[in-house]
Amino acid sequence: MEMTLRWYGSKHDTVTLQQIRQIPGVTGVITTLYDTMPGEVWKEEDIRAMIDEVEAAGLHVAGIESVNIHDSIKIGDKDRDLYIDHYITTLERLGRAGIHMVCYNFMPVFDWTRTELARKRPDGSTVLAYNQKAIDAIDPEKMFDSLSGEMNGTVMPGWEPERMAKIKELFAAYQDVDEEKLFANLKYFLERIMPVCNQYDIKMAIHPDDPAWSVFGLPRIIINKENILRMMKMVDDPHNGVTFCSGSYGTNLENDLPDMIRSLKGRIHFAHVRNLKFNSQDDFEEAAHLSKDGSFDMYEIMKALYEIGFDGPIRPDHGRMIWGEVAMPGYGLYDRALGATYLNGLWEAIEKSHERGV
Ligand code: DNO
Repeated sequence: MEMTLRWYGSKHDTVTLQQIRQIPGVTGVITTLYDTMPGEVWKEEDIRAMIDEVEAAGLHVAGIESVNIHDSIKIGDKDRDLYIDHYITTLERLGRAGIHMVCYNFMPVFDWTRTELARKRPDGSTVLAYNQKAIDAIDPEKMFDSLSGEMNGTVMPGWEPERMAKIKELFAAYQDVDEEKLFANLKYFLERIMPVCNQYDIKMAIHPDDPAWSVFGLPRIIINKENILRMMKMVDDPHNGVTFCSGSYGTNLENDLPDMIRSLKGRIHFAHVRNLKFNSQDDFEEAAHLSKDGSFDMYEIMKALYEIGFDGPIRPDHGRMIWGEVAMPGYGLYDRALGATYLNGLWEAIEKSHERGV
């Protein structure tokens, strides 16, 4: 595996490439062209400039998170072929530029969903949190307004104001899209892009829906072992793969994370590893990465990745806000650096004990 950090580009991120370079064991970044909207074709010169900037800092672009999918493709409306053509052109350009892993998601309307971006913990740190009762009480159209005050002046992925302004129309457009239709639209998309993925060896890595169930009545399909295996079989090509995000699949306590990892051998192209602390069945917060701080056994998660021979990029996921840092919620430097170091430590220990046959 290769340890990486997500980076939003010098225009948007409070964390610099120079700082990332100094985290022991981090050799790559996962980034995107943050100013492009879903459906836009990425310009070759923008891709080049992004790669050059990262390489000038002594790092490399280990993959893209995300090339976002236009709503027409998820809805399956009359414009989908046009937007799939755009997507294919972007993939070709990325492939020619030497990029071989692309993360994306297939969530209708909202990307990941949290109800608090700065819940205070007893140690004074703040974390992202989710409470189902709060979701049940909120009007989805007000969701953006309720969170935007906590974004520290940043624009969080999936919550761009341009999209949120059209929320009513978006909900209406998804009216007839149920789970089966969403699966069918995903299959259609994958079948069309697989030839170019094969040609340029681009590993597509679908990010799970977060939380792993339907919110606001919108269908969500990438939520558990059964559905993700269905998706892998539906388009049975090694380039059709997964971002294994422990924090997203882990929102549903019935998901056995190490078992899911083992069942996806050869199809995990990217890993997001973080912990969650459940306060009750319907309330969780994003704890520190350490097993002891949350509800997951991080050693078992890393061991399962090791045992299936996972060799793609991995990144610590959302960190807590600590030591007075002001940054995009979940994406500060300090706690993610601690997370990377902890995960590297687990990996080293697993590697060495396996060599010794322990
Ligand atoms: C949240 C992230 C998601 C993820 C996308 C992938 O911080 O894990 O926004 O990047 O869902 O397309």
